[in-house]
Amino acid sequence: MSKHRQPVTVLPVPFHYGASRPGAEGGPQAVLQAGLMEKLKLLKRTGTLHPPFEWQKLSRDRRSMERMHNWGRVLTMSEDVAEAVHAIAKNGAFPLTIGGDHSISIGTIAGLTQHIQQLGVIWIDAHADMNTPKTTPSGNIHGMALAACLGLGDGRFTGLCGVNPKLQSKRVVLVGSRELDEGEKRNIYGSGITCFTMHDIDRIGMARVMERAIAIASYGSEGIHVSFDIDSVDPGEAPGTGTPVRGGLNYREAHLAMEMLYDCGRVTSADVVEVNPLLDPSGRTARLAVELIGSLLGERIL
Ligand code: B3U
Ligand code: MN
Ligand code: MN
Repeated sequence: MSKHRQPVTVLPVPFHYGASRPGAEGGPQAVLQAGLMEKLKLLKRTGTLHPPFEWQKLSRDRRSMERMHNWGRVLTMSEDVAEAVHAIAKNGAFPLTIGGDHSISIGTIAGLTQHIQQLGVIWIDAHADMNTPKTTPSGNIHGMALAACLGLGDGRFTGLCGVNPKLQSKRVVLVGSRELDEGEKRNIYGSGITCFTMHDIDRIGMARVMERAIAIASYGSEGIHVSFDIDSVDPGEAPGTGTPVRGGLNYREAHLAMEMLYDCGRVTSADVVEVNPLLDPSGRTARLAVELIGSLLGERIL
């Protein structure tokens, strides 16, 4: 089936233990309330809403350590998400995972790479999420998610689902980076992934950055996974997120990125993460998330 017509299965992951503060567990509910399923229907991509994970079960394993806070809960969540995403992809649907903090992508990518061996990834984020337990300044696992998928960090996460590394650096691209830790920068250089910072977007424009990002993620890949952290967007547009960083993507840059991703016809899955409704009672951030998902799935101005 053409990737443009794949039915979408929405997987809500109400989870915040990869982040330093609560709120992101309300992200899926907020995005659904902002009209996600109606948007899919409008685009004739109606699929199914996967039953939400049982909150109690995701919270039970309280093991934690200073450099990997709540690792027990993150591991339980990742295993469950991996299993669900694998099943969705195997069924021929497009898994759309709604977070939750960005640690949920460890699970998504573990599930996807059981189905697709050569997966390209475009990670759109103010941060790189390239820390390891050695370099993390916070101990928060959402800041280590992409590193884990590249085989860097703790074996409990890098070895999840038995494939390590899950991604090859030549097919992995960061877009929108503007807050990187010193140790994290070394991990980025050492890994060989491509990083388009806000500086690059300012200089050459979002269209050229996305053309290059898509070319890199497509290189010998069977599909592209888009991992979209809402904090990539400027806090003026998306205030409801746990770690806002000024100087982000403007409204049209964010939409253009999503539109170009649709147009390339190679995107097979996506995560939308870090929507924190506690920090934005107006619901504006969740509505923006729904709009951007619309652009990613083919909504057009004309
Ligand atoms: N790089 C910092 C901050 C951070 C990463 N991701 C988010 N914040 N959302 C860290 O804690 O690793
Ligand atoms: Mn992130
Ligand atoms: Mn971020």
